[in-house]
Amino acid sequence: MVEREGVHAREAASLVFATAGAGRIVGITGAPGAGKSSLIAALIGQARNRGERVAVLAVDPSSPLSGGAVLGDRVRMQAHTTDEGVFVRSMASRGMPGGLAPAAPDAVRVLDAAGWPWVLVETVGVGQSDVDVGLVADTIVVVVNPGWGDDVQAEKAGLLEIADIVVVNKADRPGVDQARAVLDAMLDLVPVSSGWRPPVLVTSAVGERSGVAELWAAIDDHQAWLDERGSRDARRRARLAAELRWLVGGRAGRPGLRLCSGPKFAEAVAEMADGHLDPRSAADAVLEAPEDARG
Ligand SMILES: Nc1nc2c(ncn2[C@@H]2O[C@H](COP(=O)(O)OP(=O)(O)OP(=O)(O)O)[C@@H](O)[C@H]2O)c(=O)[nH]1
Ligand SMILES: [Mg+2]
Repeated sequence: MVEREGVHAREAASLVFATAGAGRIVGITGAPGAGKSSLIAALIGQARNRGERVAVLAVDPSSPLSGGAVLGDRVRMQAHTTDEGVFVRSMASRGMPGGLAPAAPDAVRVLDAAGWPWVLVETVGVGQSDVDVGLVADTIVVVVNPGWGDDVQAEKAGLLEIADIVVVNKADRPGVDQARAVLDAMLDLVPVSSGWRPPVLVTSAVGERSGVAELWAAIDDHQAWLDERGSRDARRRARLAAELRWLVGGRAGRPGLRLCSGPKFAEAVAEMADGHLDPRSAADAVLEAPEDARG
């Protein structure tokens, strides 16, 4: 429903905004074909074994080239479609840069508010622009493949910067150790100001699966770390600020982004964080603020 635009969608999104917040949101991102959907299917299997319920939002690229992805995802996750503890939904990203659909943050909140304890969000990482998955996820898993280190480009480094966990999937293929070595070397260069150094894991998501339990363990570790350090709220607040910037920029373009540094903006973010103002109403407030309050 939140995918459709209009007044009802907006009301629903607003209601849901006030009730979401208990779910653990995990973003799974990486290049097309890296094995994100296969890994998610494997993760679902593990979660069900330990009695946990999982919802998946797969945000598909809208380019005709990847048009088959929707069907592919459905088929790969098919094993779980009759299980009431699993919910899988695909959503088109409609050509948005960053691989995130406009309604994706709302859709994630719907699943969260509906009581899904885990929400896995699949997005295609196309390089530096993929920071948008950071708008919705507490934990970001970046999926790469063996051979990753063969040509190091800026956009690859950009993807690493948003990673909380890095996975070398397709471990059954040659070049795993080399990929892991390059990843570790690159991650050592990223300053760990937060205190969390992303682990590099190795998985095989199809056939004789391997490393999937370790991946869940790493996700659990990261979630526990967020709770212990109390940075879950700080992250959530930063995400709300980013979402508001995204909405204001989307509605008012570049000039709109100038509104995103004033006191009105900070006030709107604080009200969002307190749950008093949903993102779209916050965007209205920022856009309608009188000139002198914009800072
Ligand atoms: N050999 C091998 N193949 C894998 C592995 N994981 C996934 N694949 C295969 O890689 C292909 C792509 O897998 P997907 O899970 O669809 O990858 P994806 O990242 O979700 O792809 P998009 O959603 O299209 O971006 C499929 O043919 C999978 O069977 C793995 O661990 N080893
Ligand atoms: Mg996929």
